[in-house]
Parts: sequence; structure tokens; C-alpha cells
Amino acid sequence: MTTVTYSVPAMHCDHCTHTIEMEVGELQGVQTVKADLNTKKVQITFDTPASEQSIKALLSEIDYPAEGLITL
Ligand SMILES: [Cu+2]
Repeated sequence: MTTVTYSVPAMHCDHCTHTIEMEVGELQGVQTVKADLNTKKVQITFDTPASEQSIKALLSEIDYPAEGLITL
């Protein structure tokens, strides 16, 4: 299991966090998605077949591009 945290500056309301959590959560292999509106960060845990690449591609597709990987 891998955990990544991305900065997603495009999120600006509860609708955004809901969309992100729903769409990314549907990706096969994704275990949990937590979008935080205050910090504009999304924390995702995943296993194969999901990958950082597929998650970032999906975020771009739904117009919430990940601007950076935050290393904890
Ligand atoms: Cu919004």
C-alpha cells in the first residue's frame, strides 16, 4: 500500500472535494481518498493496479490537476 498527498489548488468548495473523493475513489486499486478543502490537499492510499501516474492522469481529466507531490 502506498500513500501520496497531492496539492490540488483548483479545489475551492465542498463540491470539489466530493467530486475528487468520488472520482478517484472509483479508480481500481484506490483504497482511501481524503480531500481537505482548507489545505487544498488530497491524500490517497492505493495498491496496484492504481499508480501515481493513473491517479494524476485522472485528476487532470476531471480538471483538478495535482500540482505537486507532498512528501511527509
Ligand atoms: Cu468547488
